Amino acid sequence: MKKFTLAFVLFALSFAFLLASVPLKNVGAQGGRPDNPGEQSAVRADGKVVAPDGVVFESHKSFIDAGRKCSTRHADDIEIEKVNKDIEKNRSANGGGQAGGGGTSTDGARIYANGSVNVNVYFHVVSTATGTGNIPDSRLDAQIAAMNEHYSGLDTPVYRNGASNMSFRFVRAGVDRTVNDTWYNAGLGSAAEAQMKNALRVGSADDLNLYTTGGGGYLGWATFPNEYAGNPKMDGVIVYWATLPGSNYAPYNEGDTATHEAGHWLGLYHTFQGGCLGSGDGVTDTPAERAATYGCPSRSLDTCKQNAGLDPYENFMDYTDDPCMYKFTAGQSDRADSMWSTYRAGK
Ligand SMILES: [Ca+2]
Ligand SMILES: [Ca+2]
Ligand SMILES: [Ca+2]
Ligand SMILES: [Zn+2]
Repeated sequence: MKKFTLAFVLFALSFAFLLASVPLKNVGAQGGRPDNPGEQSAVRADGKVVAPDGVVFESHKSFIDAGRKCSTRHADDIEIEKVNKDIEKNRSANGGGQAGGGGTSTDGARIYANGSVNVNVYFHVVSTATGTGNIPDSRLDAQIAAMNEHYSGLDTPVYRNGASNMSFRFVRAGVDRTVNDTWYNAGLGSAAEAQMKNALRVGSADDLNLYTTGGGGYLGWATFPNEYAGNPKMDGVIVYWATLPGSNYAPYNEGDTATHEAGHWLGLYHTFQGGCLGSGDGVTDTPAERAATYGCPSRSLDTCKQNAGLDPYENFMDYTDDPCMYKFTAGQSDRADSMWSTYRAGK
């Protein structure tokens, strides 16, 4: 009898616990923190945007304004000046060469032929104990295919004019898989990020380590080439797993996030770097723009009237939706080549 009472109490307790936990989950979902945002569209029917960590933003604009698209560190003027000097020094050491892409010294010059630099990509797939983020190899291959299309200037057929055929192509060189909730949730600069990268990073300065995780609440982030020498283990790109092709996380599920972050990894800044002032992104043929553009503008914008040119929101280094960003410019191609030659090639 006693045994039965104990069993009954335990049963009742666990039932009560279940009852208590079920409504919590429902409230969470209704309150806008779905367990797995990557399984659904990022932009919901009501216009709200759900970040990778489940935080709900009232609008597309507020998601972008909160910086959730990319948490890559912002390079300041001192760092940019130092980088430009390194590029210049590297160029003289290699026998000079004309500045390309529109003429300023900061663009550097095109060094390599179209598609002639093959970059080994080492994927590190980090998932949770419940399986979130454990994406199949087919999506990794789809990501490589998307990047190669983007870097060839062939993203969106109707817009192919003017998109640069870059020097870089990407090759899947390795895949490892780790189940670790702490690493899955690692944010920029966190102890978890350092632990994960120290444990998983492979290769040298010219190898791309691409981690797919929860993105720390962001779509992704990257390190710059000039950081490699001082901190080689931290070098690489992290993206939210649902930004790879094959998820439902529209409009950020066509692989443009990894293309954008690899752009940083190759040494490109945001097209809105510095706003309307100064040298901006250090690339002449990307007109200055005041701030990041979001969504998919239906008309041309000119937020820096005093600077020639319209806002380059179709550029991979802006913050627009995947279907609306489709190009790198010749100047970006030049700069990426210079950065590669200065900081990564054979290093
Ligand atoms: Ca520019
Ligand atoms: Ca302008
Ligand atoms: Ca695109
Ligand atoms: Zn970025």
